[in-house]
Amino acid sequence: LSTDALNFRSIDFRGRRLTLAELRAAVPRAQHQTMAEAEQKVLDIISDVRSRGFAALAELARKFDGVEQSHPRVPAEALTQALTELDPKVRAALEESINRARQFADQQRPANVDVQLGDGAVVSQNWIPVGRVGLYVPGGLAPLASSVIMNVVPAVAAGVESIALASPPQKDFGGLPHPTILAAAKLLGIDEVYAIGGAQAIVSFAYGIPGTGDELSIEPVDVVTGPGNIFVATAKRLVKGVVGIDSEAGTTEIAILADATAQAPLVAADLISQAEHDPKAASVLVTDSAELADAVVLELARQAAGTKHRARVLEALSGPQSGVVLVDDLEQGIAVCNAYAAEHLEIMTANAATVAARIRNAGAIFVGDFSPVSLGDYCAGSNHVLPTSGTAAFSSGLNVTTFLRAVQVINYDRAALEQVSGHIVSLSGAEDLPGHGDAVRIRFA
Ligand code: HSO
Ligand code: ZN
Repeated sequence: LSTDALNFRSIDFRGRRLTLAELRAAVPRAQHQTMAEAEQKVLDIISDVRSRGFAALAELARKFDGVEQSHPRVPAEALTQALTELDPKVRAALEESINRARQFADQQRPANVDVQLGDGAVVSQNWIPVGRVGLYVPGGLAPLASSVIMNVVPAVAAGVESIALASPPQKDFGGLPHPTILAAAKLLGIDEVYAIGGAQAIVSFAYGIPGTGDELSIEPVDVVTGPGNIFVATAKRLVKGVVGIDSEAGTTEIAILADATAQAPLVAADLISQAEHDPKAASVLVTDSAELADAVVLELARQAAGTKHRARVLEALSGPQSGVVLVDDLEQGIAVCNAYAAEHLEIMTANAATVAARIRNAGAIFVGDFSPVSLGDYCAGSNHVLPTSGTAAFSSGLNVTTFLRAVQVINYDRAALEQVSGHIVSLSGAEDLPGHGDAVRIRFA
């Protein structure tokens, strides 16, 4: 048994009283340097795609995906063929995943409200879907067919009319996205699909790409969603404001809050399951049991040695973004988890549901030994497109409201306006904006 290739670092918070800000600064995180480099690269892609359109996309497809591309639009026949050739077992799994995701999404739409604030004074809040969305499905290190479901199902449940999807071109599949991704799109009735990868997909959706001659254009969207690596997450952050985004769903993270009752093999397996995504993925264990921490490190080494993607798993587990945080007790453990604000947080403690109820910051919370992140990734009914790098402190995972706006409607009649007209005039005077008051007064002159 060798732990040589594994350098799962340990951070000891025991006996230290740390403030929230101190905890935030001390939890394992990707290095700032890495983020700054990604930002510079994405800025270059934004300006290139905006100025040269499809020509830039073709060049980026050659450079990053190793494919020659004349136009990124996936032909309708390719979608049909992918579904025809889909392995029936995978089809059944996708269908079950869709079925559960739909049941959950259909219950998420918030109710509109009409509130009567006086005779003839009504304000309402109506949830209205955006018109067009661009959904991103990763395909670089792994073809995430399940992400098609996670993006499309809530958009459809929200009532979005125009849905486009992008996923990286694959050298092994004639420059099209992975066939399972195409099959999943077809299964969900999506026919506007592009073979565009990474940051360039996000940029193409945000700004649109004009067609020349009889070349099809890509129409700009209102909202871009989907998970991705650091470049996809950075691109979403940089186009936010031009379009809406779900959250910065970047390089995946798992944190596990565990006590001495947790089973080390399960903890290790779950940490590895997310490390498998990316050499920069984060796997963090927070525990008050030094014995469990030791057992997990041994298990990590043992299980990692036998896993298919061991190189990137070991790189992810050994990076500065991963490690074990030792705490005095569950109380401090909860504080650490809230400071870290993990994309996925598993609770493997005694009374897991009670502990889970005390978590404020997490993209999604997985309670107990039988709710691993893999369940949420594929088949729980919940969404796996979740905020990363601490952004769970202020943003939510993908859900139906990601595609809705709350539009308030104001409908007062003459008497109702007259009743508050004096207040409007007073406030307009106080703000030195007398035109506001005049706009009311003129109605009663
Ligand atoms: N864990 C990823 C989603 C995923 N895993 C898709 C497998 N397929 C981010 O939540
Ligand atoms: Zn996953």
